[in-house]
Amino acid sequence: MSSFRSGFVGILGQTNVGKSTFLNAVMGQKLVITSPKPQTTRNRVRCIYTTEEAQIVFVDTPGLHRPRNRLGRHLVREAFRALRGLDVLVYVVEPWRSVRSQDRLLLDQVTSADRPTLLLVNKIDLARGNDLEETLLAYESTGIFAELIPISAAKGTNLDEALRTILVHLPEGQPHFPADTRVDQSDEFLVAELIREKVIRHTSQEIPYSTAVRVKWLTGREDGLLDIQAEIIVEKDSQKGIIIGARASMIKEIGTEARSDIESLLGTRVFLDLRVSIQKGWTHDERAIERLAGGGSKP
Ligand SMILES: Nc1nc2c(ncn2[C@@H]2O[C@H](COP(=O)(O)OP(=O)(O)OP(=O)(O)O)[C@@H](O)[C@H]2O)c(=O)[nH]1
Ligand SMILES: [Mg+2]
Repeated sequence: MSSFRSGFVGILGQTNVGKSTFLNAVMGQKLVITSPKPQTTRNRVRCIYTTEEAQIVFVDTPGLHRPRNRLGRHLVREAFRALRGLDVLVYVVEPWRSVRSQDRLLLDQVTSADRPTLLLVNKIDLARGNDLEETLLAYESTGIFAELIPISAAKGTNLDEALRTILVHLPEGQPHFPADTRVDQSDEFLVAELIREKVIRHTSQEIPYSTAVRVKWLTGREDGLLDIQAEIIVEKDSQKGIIIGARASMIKEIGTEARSDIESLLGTRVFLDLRVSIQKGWTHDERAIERLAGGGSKP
């Protein structure tokens, strides 16, 4: 009988390459938020995948990028903090045919001789001609990676192969979490994230990067509904106006979509009350960032 394997697997890479989409796909459930806009993930979030033979503790991380403000620096710092205690590093790229200079720099900073680094080439559904082959060759020639696996997180292509490969590189050991734990975050955090995702998806320009969401309460009602009040926090009056929308149309749409995701995640019917408030310049204030964009897994 083979022994149980268990370990921490960090998912790192540039912003928007599909790290969180990959996690939701392997978990078979939407646990972390995703969007077409960069810098969606702000925290380290652990998603726990348990089978009879193994437990993989995946750590989702904010995308690595050149920060332009305090909030950006906070995100990159969060991602680097995730490196501590990892057993396996999974670096995610798109099929860009070459190793981009930014990835080259980042790989020098995140790889370490004492743990295997695997490469996921994601979005292969977008690859044309020889894009994939050239990408694989370019990364292979760096000599950094123990394995290179092409996938499409969005289409679900080759995910079993990715999981199998990760498992092979996990150390033997006991599980770190109970078998039925799937994510190490509070319901409040997960709910706030789902609401933030809808804001990101419905707004443009600076609003996605100026928005935080805080759940004020989340309580069961006698009629069985879960009663949630949450606050969407922005930096300016004009942003508040956009989020509310003409005759409150935007906030209604955000609320309807968020409620539907929250109901599937928590498996219960939800009454969702959304408010919008302003905290001027919070993305430039270290303490406000910690309060409004902190909340990920602690080491
Ligand atoms: N075509 C295609 N799109 C994908 C694939 N995987 C992810 N995407 C899209 O890529 C965009 C970014 O996905 P995310 O999962 O949010 O990316 P991320 O790396 O977590 O981004 P950050 O959290 O901002 O660092 C979304 O629009 C996804 O739908 C894929 O395999 N194929
Ligand atoms: Mg993400």
